[in-house]
Amino acid sequence: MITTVQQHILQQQQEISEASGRFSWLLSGITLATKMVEAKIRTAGLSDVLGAFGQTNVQGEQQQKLDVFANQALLHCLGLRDSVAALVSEEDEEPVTFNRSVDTGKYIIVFDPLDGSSNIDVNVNVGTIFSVLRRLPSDTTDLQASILQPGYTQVAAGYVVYGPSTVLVYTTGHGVHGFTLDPTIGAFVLTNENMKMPEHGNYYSVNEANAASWPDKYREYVGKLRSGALGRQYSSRYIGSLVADFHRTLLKGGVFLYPPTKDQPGGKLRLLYEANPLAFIAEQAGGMASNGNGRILDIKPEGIHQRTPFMVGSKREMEALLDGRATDGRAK
Ligand code: AHM
Ligand code: MG
Repeated sequence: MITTVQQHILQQQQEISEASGRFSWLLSGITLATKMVEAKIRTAGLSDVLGAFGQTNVQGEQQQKLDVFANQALLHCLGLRDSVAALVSEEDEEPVTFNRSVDTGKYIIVFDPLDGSSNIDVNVNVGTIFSVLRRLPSDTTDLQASILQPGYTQVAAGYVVYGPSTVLVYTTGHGVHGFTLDPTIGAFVLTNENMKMPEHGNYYSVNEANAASWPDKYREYVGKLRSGALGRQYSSRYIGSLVADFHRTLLKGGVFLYPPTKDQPGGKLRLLYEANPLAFIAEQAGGMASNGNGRILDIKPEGIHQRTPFMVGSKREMEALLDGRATDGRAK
C-alpha cells in the first residue's frame, strides 16, 4: 500500500508529543502550493510563448514570472492556515504577519519559493525550500525574535525539487523522508524512508569560476579533492540550483561548497531559507553543514535575508574540510 506525505506526517505526529493536527494541516499548505508550482512549471515554456504577445495568456490573465507565481502560491496556501503567525519569503523584503493570537498562530514559515532562478529559463531543475519555526510565546508583536531563532530550533524543514520527477524531502527531527509526486493521483508518495547521506561520496560541487577569490583554505581543499590527495578520486557536478545540488549530495554523498568570495565575503546563500533547512536535513541524514567556522545551525541570525558561506555534505568530506582529515578515514 502507498503512504502519502499527509499520512506520513500524521503518523509522525503521533510520535511527537507536542505536535497537533494543526501541524499536519500547516504542512499540507506547503504540499498544495508546491503542487501548484509544479503544475505551472510543467507548462512554463508553453505559457511563455503565449505570454510573449502582450503579457497576457489565452484566459486573459496577466503572465507571471514563475518565482512570483511560486511566492504567491505559498503565501496564499499558507496564509489560510490559522496556525501561521508569519510568513518570511526570499521574495518579500519584510515578513508577512497575521494578527493571530499566541495560542492560535504558533508557527512561522520561512521559504525560498523558487530556488535556482537562473535555471528557470533553460529548463533545468529548480526547487522550493522551507523551514518551520515555533513562535516564541513571549513574542506578541513584530515576531522578530521568533523569526531570528538559530537553525537548531527548527520544528521542520524540507524542500521540493521540480526535476524529471517532483520530489519532496522533509524532516521534523525524526529522520529524513523522501516522497515522489505521483501525477496520476496528485499525491506525494513515500519512496525513500529514513534517508541517510553516504558517509563519503565521489562528487564535489562548487562554482569553480569563483576559485581565484576564495580564501586560501577552500582553494587548497578543492585542489586536494581534484588531485586525489584526500584518498579518493572525485568528479565535479554543479547545477547552480542549490536545492538540486543538495539533493544529489544527500543521495550520493560528497560535498557542496559556496565559500565566501571577494565580492561577497559574507557568502551568497541565505541563512534562514537556504542554509538552515538544508543543514537540518543534512544533519538528520548523518551529514554536516558549516559556514567554515562553525555549525550552520548554531548561528544566531541578525536579519531575515542574512547571507552565509555554506558548506554541506558527507561526514568524511566535511571533516576533511574542517580539520584536514583524509576522506578515506586516515588520520591527518
Ligand atoms: P536564487 O535563490 O536567487 O536562485 O539564488 C541562489 C542560487 C542557488 O540556488 C545556487 O546554489 C546559487 O545561487 C548559484 O550561484 P552562482 O550562480 O553564483 O554559482
Ligand atoms: Mg535560492
